Amino acid sequence: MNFKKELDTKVDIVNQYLDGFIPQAQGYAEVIYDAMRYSSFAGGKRLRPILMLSAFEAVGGVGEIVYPFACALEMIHTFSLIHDDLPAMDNDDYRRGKLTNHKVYGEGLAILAGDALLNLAFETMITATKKHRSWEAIDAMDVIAYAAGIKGMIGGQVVDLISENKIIDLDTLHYIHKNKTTAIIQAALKAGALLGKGTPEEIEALDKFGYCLGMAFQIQDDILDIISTQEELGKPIKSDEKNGKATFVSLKGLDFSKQYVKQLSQDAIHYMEDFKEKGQFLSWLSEYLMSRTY
Ligand code: GRG
Repeated sequence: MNFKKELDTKVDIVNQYLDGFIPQAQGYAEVIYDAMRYSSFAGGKRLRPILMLSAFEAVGGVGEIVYPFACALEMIHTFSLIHDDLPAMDNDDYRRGKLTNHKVYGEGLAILAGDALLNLAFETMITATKKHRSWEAIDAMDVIAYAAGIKGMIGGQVVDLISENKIIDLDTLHYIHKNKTTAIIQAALKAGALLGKGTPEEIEALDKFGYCLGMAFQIQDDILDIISTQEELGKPIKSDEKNGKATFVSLKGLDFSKQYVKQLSQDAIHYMEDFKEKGQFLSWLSEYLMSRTY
């Protein structure tokens, strides 16, 4: 398998479906559609939808139901980025190499564009669930709603926010990383496995793979914030320091962090062993992400 080609094909498929699910500007409120589409098509890596498609394939899933769910994940992710960039949160001017949503549309519309994407995500999943009359889809929605909520991404963001300019310990940082970033990545894999009607063992293995990959991804993000460049990352570097945020690098050092990312990535690959060749793409993706530079 040519993994890079496979990755590019998956990105194209996600982009095509996403284009169909996020309506074009229309009616009196047309500017909100523009704002939603602006951030949705600003050049994201589409990691979470790709993880979901890959988990679905790893358990032998067939059919179309995975696409609306994969796009819903990207909508939730984009909502979180738009809100995270607001002056009330990280106050960032650039994201994905472009001006942030509030810099183009103003704060009010950026808040509403984020809200609208979150709502559209659930509308998209519910429409697909009704169409396919699928219990697995209800389970997948449950997993996604939980991961995006107070026991997941929002909970992590809350602790991230209230910890700014404070000295925090490793347990608190682990809580932030586990919930703010890892929860949605983990949900992408678990929900993909559920939609593909995986066995309980397969679903558990992909859930664990998601935990390791999500943690590795966030710690790599901490590393890149120190060692990368704005051109490469598409957003300012050293933003964690600027915002008074503790990171894995600030608590444990650069060398230890790099080693830990490697360890987590190897652990993730270990969970894919029983999937044999069906797990190869996810194993490759885990290695690819470990060496990512943006
Ligand atoms: C505002 C409710 C709320 C939550 C915000 C995800 C998040 C929580 C904040 C984003 C800030 C951040 C840097 C989180 C770390 C996770 C991360 C590396 C996000 C960026 O994800 P990528 O690299 O982005 O997949 P692209 O642009 O490629 O989609």
